[in-house]
Amino acid sequence: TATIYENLSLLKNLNQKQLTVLIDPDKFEESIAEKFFDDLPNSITHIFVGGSTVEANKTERTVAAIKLFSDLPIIIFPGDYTQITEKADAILFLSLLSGRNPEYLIEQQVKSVTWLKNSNLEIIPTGYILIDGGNESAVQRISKTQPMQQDNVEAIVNTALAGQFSGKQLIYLEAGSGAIKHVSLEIIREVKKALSIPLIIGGGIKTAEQLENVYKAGADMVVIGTAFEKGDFHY
Ligand code: 1GP
Repeated sequence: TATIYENLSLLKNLNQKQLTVLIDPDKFEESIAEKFFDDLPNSITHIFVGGSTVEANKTERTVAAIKLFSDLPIIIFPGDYTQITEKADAILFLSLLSGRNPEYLIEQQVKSVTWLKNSNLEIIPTGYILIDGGNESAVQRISKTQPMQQDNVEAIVNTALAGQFSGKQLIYLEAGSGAIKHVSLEIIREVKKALSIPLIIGGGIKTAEQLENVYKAGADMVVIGTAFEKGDFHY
């Protein structure tokens, strides 16, 4: 059977858009899980699980709880290496390419190997690029790195391409969870034009109209956390 990544690339080539719900284990209530999944749109294709700071073992419990209500692929989107759990299907093996902090460029990755080397998790090398969303994001605070400015389109395109050239299989443009403004349509268009690997967009997307526009600009996958969590995604 095809891997999650193989499916993703295939669907990208068919221009079939993917929609991911991001679940932060620290905010996830097992008692309301059933209603949470009932309320999600049918168009959801993937589940990401992760947060900037998650208490030990909470990720594993959350993945187990999600599996009771959903058969969708579950992908770890880790804030750090302690969030790795074998119960998920895959992991985004992230490098924070927008930042210049070795801890999030290579050190966390080295620390994670003890857990990953004997694991069955599908590992997906991902270039993660933080872009200013109009407020200070958790990624910025925890990683102690600066986001890229939205008017610096060329630098963002070059960073995404540097990721592709160094072998990343995905590029994820992140405005930060709860961003005031999502990644601009211009940035998405320009990065999409340059890349041949799938493009993920997340942070601050709250309405069906924004979602549609972000897809049209070239996102292959969109990640929505806060709006689904609060139950106030606007259709
Ligand atoms: C954050 O891109 C995701 O990593 C989702 O952001 O919570 O703003 O939807 P939101």
